[in-house]
Amino acid sequence: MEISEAVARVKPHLTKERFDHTLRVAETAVHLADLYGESKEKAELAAIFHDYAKQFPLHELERRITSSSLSKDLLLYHHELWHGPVAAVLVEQEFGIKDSGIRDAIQYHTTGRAKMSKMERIIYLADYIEPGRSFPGIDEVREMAEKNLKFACLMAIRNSIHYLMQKKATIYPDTFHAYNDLTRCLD
Ligand code: DGI
Ligand code: FE
Ligand code: FE
Ligand code: FE
Repeated sequence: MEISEAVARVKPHLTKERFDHTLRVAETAVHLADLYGESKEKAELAAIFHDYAKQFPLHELERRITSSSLSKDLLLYHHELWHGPVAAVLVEQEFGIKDSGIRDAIQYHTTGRAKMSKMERIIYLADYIEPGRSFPGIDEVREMAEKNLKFACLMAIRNSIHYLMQKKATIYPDTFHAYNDLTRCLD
């Protein structure tokens, strides 16, 4: 699918703020793909679609999870975790995107997981460091993103776990799997 078509498909489903975030994630993802030798076209497409389902009604996200092969475990966790997996299913069903590299990057963009592909790391990180974001410690992650993709991704995951624990929120197991896997990788 052409980028212009992807943008046109996504735009009606997002508020201006969310759409602008999406475009910044795409720009950041293309930069990282260029830097780390991944397909810029695929990274851009994955980024454009990553938050496609972010503003769908919760009952619709729930229905999509129930009626697909997605893990029903998701329903036991915060509804913020639902939009990536649902978008990964919908881009195939609605737009015919079969590339599993693109779909996995969309699916796991919120939680990460063990053994993340380069494309998954790029989208996870681009979503975290796009220029509109301001999290504590983000500038260190932005600097590291220019030098070491895995380590920058680990820093972002660590910060997210820290933030979720401070909020006393539940944490989806894939987030811990991503943390453990990347930590071991760097040993
Ligand atoms: O969709 P975005 O806002 O661009 O970013 P995202 O998809 O990475 O994250 C969406 C939200 O999900 C964010 O507020 C943090 C939250 N989140 C991420 N991992 C977990 C989580 N919330 C809970 N409760 N548990 C998690 O493991
Ligand atoms: Fe998201
Ligand atoms: Fe994220
Ligand atoms: Fe996002």
